[in-house]
Amino acid sequence: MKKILLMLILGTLLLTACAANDGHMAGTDIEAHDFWARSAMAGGNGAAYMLLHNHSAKDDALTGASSDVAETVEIHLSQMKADGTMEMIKQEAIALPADGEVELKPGSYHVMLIGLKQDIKAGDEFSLTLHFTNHEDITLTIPVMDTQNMGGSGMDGHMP
Ligand SMILES: [Cu+2]
Repeated sequence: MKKILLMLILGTLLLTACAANDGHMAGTDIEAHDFWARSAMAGGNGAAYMLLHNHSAKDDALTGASSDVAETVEIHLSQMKADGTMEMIKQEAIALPADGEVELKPGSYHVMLIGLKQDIKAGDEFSLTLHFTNHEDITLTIPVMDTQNMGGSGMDGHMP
C-alpha cells in the first residue's frame, strides 16, 4: 500500500514537472537519444554521436565531455573546406536553444575521443559524461558500433 501511494505521488510529481515550462524546476531538462560511437583502436581517435533535446524554456549549451577511455575529449565540428577536403574544428560549446535539439552526427558535430587508452570494439560500451552550461552533468553508457556494418549511407565513413 505504501509503495502504491509513493508511486502515485511520484507520478503526480513527474506530470507536474513535464507540464511546467519553468515553475519550480530550477535547472533545465536535457535528454540525450540515439547515442553511439564508432569502433576505433587504442592509440587512435574515436568519435561519439547523439541527438540532444532541450525540453526546457531556457537556452543551454554542451560545453564539453569526459571519458576514461581517452586521454582528451573535445567537441568538434567537421566541415568542408573550400578545396573539398574535410576539416575538424574544435568547438568551445554547441548551443542547445530552448525547446530545441541538436544532432551530433558523422560529417557534423561530434564528441572527439583523442588518444584512446583501449580498443573500443563493436558490442563494447563505455561511459561518457556530458557537461552543460546550466544543466547538471549527464553520464551516458555509449554502445560501440562497427561502422563497416552500418549500411550504404552516403556519409563520409572514414571521417568523424
Ligand atoms: Cu573530431
